[in-house]
Amino acid sequence: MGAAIGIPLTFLLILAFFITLSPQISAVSYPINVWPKPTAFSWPHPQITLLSPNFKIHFPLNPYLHQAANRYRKQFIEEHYNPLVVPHLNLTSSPPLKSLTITVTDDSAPLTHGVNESYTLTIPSPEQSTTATLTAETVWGAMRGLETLSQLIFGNPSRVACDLYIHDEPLFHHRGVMLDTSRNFYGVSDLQRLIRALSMNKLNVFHWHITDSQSFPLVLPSEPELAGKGAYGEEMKYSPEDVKRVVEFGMRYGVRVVPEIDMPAHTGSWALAYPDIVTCANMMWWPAGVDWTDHLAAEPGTGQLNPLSPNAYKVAKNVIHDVVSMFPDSYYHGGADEIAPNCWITDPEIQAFVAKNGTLSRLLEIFVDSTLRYIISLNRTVVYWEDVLLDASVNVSPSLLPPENVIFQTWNNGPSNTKKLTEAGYRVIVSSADYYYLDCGHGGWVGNDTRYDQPPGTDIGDGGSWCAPFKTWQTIYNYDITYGLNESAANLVLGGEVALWSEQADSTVLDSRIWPRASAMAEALWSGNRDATGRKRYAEATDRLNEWRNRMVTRGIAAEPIQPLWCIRNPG
Ligand code: CP6
Repeated sequence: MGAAIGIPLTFLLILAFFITLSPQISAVSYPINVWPKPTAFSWPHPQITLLSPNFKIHFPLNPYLHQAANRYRKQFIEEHYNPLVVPHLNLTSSPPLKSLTITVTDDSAPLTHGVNESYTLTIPSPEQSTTATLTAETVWGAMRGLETLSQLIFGNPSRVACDLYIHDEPLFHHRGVMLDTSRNFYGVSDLQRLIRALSMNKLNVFHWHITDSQSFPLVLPSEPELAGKGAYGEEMKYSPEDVKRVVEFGMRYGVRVVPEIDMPAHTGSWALAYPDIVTCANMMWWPAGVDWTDHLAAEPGTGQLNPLSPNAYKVAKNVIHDVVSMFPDSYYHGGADEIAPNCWITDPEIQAFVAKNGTLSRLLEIFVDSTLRYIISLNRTVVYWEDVLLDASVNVSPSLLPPENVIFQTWNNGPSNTKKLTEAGYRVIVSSADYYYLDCGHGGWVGNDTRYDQPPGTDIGDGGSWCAPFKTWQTIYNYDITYGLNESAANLVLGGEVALWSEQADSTVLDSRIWPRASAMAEALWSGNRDATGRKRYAEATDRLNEWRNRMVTRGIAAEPIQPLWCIRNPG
């Protein structure tokens, strides 16, 4: 009894001692430099303690958790992160933190959409205990907690925040980055570095836009000619073993890999192997007199699979079959964006079909009905770009797109399309181009573009780049993906993805185009973008993001700066 009262009393005295010595510490508001910010944490008496160089992690038997625990243990001990702003906290004289015990309720839960990622992390005050505890429902939640602990460790010798309690779980289950590997090629090590950075930011989906009109880098056992002819070069291909490495790497980091093979539009590269199944693939620029803005896919030789060609289905189904067998995730992205009507009508057979049967929408329905049924038969949930339902000129009847099998990814018109689709009962992933498109430019316009021959001072828009204005991290951070939705519609928003289209990106700029702007989305979708009073918290987020960007750089992710160093020397 006496001891039970005595310990807290000693504790209070020590606390009073620290507060007196360090007047700049305000016990409740001391910042916790974790990104994304945890949902709930309590650090009433901010303290730091040493981390034992023999730090041990005890964990349940699971191969992925085993690898993660070994990786993090090494990082805890060896990272020695040197913060931009060193915490003004006294080091306790108590013994160092010696171990972490991880407990997982269901250690066989697979990594799927909606898997429980919550965790609770307790780092005791060293007078009480030298063992931290991490409890989670799943190994994936445990990985999130390990990441949080890694961000609470800094300095040489390693110190760790202590007398700290965190309970954390995401607001949205789907938090991803889309990367286009068709316009320019990325090596497997680039993709692995991307996955590693996703995991650091508690993002859990790598949406891999593998193929497009420009190149077909994926080697498929049933259709080897597609990459054989369609890849940019012998070394610019992903073999089935490469895919396996990427998928397995994702598992180790708690990141799902969702493949996209865009069709029926964006298939010009297929024509190198199969010229007979693709329309307009050789159209290097739009014919004179045709307004190029009619063509959503503003690129040379876009190419579209011909829905009237039996061979197009044979090839498409072989592709789908092989991709499904290479990528275990239950989501399969079927593309279906940006049908260019003027591409299809270059084909005489299609012209005859339209003359007899009506519309290009009917043609798209024939294609989608056949391929969608096939993908569903392979036990996959299909993600399509919103266009297939919402495009004003060529679209499919909702009766062919069952909400239990189909999810839409929105990218046009800010929130209104998300509203339309969720109110129609569809699940939605938000990638609004106005907020979440990280790319800049589509390589300019090829051909006779008269916009560049205007008198000085003429407004020629963004000169062929549709990205303007540049999306800053604040723009991304402040975006509310469920804006204007009622509760039941908001519940159908699974989450969001920032997207990097690669017309003007490759491995030389990959990290800096994506980071730290994707980190801004990562926090907004994990714990929100508002403080406890409901106000946007980007001002508080700035210092933390600055620190987090710096830590990412030390971890080998070339994230771009958000501030001059001057701001550290002259805090506001
Ligand atoms: N490629 C594919 C693209 C785009 C889309 N699909 C795109 C369109 C408009 C902008 C940026 C990218 N380059 N296959 C749209 C989903 Cl602004």
